[in-house]
Amino acid sequence: MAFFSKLKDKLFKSSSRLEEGLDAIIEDGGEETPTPDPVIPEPEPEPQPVPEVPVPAPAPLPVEPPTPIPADPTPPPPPPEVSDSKGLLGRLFSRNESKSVVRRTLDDDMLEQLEELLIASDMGVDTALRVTANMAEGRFGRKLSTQEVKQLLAQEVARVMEPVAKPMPIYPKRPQVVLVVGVNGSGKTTTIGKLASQFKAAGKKVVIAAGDTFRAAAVEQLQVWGDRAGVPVLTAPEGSDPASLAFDALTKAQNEGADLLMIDTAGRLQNRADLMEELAKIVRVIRKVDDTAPHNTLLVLDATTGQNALSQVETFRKLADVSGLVMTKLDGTAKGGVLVALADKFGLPIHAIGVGEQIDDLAPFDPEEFAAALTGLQT
Ligand SMILES: Nc1nc2c(ncn2[C@@H]2O[C@H](COP(=O)(O)OP(=O)(O)OP(=O)(O)O)[C@@H](O)[C@H]2O)c(=O)[nH]1
Ligand SMILES: [Mg+2]
Repeated sequence: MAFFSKLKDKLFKSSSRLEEGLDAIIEDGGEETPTPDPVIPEPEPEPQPVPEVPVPAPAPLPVEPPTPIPADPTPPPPPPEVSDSKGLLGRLFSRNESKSVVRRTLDDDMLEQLEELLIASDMGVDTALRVTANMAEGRFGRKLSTQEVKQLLAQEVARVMEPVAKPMPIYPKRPQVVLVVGVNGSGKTTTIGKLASQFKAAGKKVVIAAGDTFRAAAVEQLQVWGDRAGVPVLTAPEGSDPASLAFDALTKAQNEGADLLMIDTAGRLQNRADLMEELAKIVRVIRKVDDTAPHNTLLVLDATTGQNALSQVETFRKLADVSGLVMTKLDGTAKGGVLVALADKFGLPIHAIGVGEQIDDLAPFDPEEFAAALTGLQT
């Protein structure tokens, strides 16, 4: 579908850094398939824990047997471009690659470089270590091409993400109250507009409450989204108490038989105790109308903030019972790796991802597609 290719294109932009990094790691210390000479990989770069003892090249890894077998006894029909010397194993691995391929032996150095790359792409230290350890399991000493490394990485990333890829649950309870929280500018209002439009299209009766009474422009912005989505927006005067608006909105939504009430809130920095208290008050007050509300508390995170997203989750979880995440601005950021860290660390459901500013730029979270896009894996 057009939408998915658009999504993929957008996500691919974000992958370039990781993808280039993987290419560089294989290039660095890798060897072309047709290597005729017994090159001992990296004689000089051994900054390992081993002290620089005069012992020249002890080469503790005797994993260099393909070279002493330069003669290929069986001239197979389709090895024209590559002059060979790789041995059977090498040819097996590269059987579906037409050109000569650079491969690198998976060793400690390479693992360390992979770890560094994953950390640099915001995956976080713990997650990066776990992912690389899983990639290496049972593969130590094997020669891997970039494509194979991307596949392995994508597989591990998808495995971490699989359990958290869940759409926002819809309960029989009506109206279902969806409270949307997050720091300033993370994309709350935009996400509400997009979600409202999707739920409306799915036949739900949706009402939006403009709980950001902090800024006058916030109400107008939400009204624009409400118009686009064809959903009514309940407002209150600038500076009024958002908790009382939320109370009124829920009462009204109940009376009108709405399926969903989405409550926008003002952006709040984690370190502003007063704003955080205001959020807690909104929750207390809506519970006076319905003690099971809010049924979903969505934390909207901006992917471009990278590692900071982790502390936002920690803070908001303490104040509000965050039930799921929406990650916005995954288009055009190189920091998508933070989603992997979030999934690994908190296990909170990721309901959707924002990939642009338009009303249809909100996609369900698909772990495999995300993993492929993040690693640059061409599928
Ligand atoms: N590229 C891109 N931009 C986005 C996305 N989501 C939101 N934005 C933009 O991010 C900016 C902030 O979005 P808002 O929805 O106003 O964010 P907010 O969390 O409501 O902001 P405050 O109410 O000020 O806290 C706007 O310019 C949006 O168009 C997205 O997925 N991709
Ligand atoms: Mg807003």
